Amino acid sequence: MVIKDVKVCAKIDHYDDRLVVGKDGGIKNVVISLDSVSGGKSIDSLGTEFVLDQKICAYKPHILIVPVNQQIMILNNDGILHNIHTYGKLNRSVNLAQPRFKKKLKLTLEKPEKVQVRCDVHGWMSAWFIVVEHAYYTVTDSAGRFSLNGVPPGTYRLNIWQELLGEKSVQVTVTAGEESELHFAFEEKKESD
Ligand SMILES: [Cu+2]
Repeated sequence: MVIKDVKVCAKIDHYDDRLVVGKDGGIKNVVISLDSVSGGKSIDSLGTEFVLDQKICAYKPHILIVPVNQQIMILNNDGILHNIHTYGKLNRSVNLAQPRFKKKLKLTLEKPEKVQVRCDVHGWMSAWFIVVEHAYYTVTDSAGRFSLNGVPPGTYRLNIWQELLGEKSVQVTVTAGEESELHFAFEEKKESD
């Protein structure tokens, strides 16, 4: 329920975006990565601009894949106070106020790690910086699908991570010029877990 900055934040409904399941059971925002790919595409292929926007009191995107030592631009066009509170283990945690007049804030993270970011003003606001050292990372779409391209032939460990459901990994073999297909599911968690 929106109880803070109602005029801005209540323009849209806010849902718990930690676990978003599509109508066919596909899970959005699952982080997929490949271990130990030698050669292949460079980390530059992840792009040159890494932006976290605070839009109507929600983070866009919920998961931002960003290379180590790359500048993250954090935007605030909401016209109200937000704050950027990161929860890193390897990276120094920061807690930066972003008042309404401060429309841009820069942040750089040095160590590969999944860093949660939250806003202390609006308790429902939560996102993740996935700080990475190589380009073989992606995130599932709203149907729970993903694709990773430019993978040199070989056998790899593929990691699957979801913030509430945890992590698992599978082996995948990539053959030159062919598409490898992969399906996986998370087990249903019991209430006592
Ligand atoms: Cu906020």
